[in-house]
Amino acid sequence: MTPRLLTIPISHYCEKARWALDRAGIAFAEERHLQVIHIWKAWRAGGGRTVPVLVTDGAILTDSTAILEWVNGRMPPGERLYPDAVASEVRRIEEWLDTGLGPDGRLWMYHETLPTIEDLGPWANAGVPDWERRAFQAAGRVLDPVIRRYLGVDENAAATALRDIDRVFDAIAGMLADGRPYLTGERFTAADLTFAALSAPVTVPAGYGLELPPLDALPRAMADEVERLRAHPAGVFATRLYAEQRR
Ligand SMILES: N[C@@H](CCC(=O)N[C@@H](CS)C(=O)NCC(=O)O)C(=O)O
Repeated sequence: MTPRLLTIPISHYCEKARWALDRAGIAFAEERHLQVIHIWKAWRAGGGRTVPVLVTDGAILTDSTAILEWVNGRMPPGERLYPDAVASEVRRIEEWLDTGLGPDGRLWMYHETLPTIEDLGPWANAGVPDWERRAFQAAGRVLDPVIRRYLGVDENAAATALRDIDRVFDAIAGMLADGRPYLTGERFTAADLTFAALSAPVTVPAGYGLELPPLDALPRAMADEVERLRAHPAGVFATRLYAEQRR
């Protein structure tokens, strides 16, 4: 059976899983759904309330890290995402980014985009069923308060998230300061993949698993921050990872 990957297509955690599967050359069928509808779909597939969920012959994987570990076990030793020599360091960095940069980037991105979310429909809705696309257009205004309340999005939280993102970017730049090409040394690992994917809300990279809006389609204040963070050494690193490693 071809594994099924349930996603919110634009979600950065879903991109993390999709990138790993693509990298390993594992065929999968992506089933794309919109926010809120994903809860029902994830639950029906045997998952929790978040996506990505990967449904395979032998297991239902309900978290992006579990999906990367599953993919890792199917890769030749020389290409693994958690190379033995640095595996514990890679897992530590991944967990740190999953629990910090991931939620912070998403919160900040929603704060910036919710006021004009309908304008982003062509990108946010790519590949979801038609009825979901129509519901999104109809519900645009309603989504704003629902998502704000659900994720605790407000001005203060967004400012704090952006400050924390800056700290993560500085820490990533610090790890690379000795000239190493990747976070744990000479090899691309799950730590690098996780950083590049989870920084997407603030770098809006070319090469993402689906087309993202150009900067001039984003609210001006958001585009300015994206340009600032793209120019940060960690943003330059994320852009390079997409250019060189997202095949
Ligand atoms: N730790 C989870 C986080 C996944 C996650 O937060 N997914 C988001 C999409 S970006 C989601 O499904 N959010 C909806 C919800 O929390 O109900 C993972 O790594 O897979």
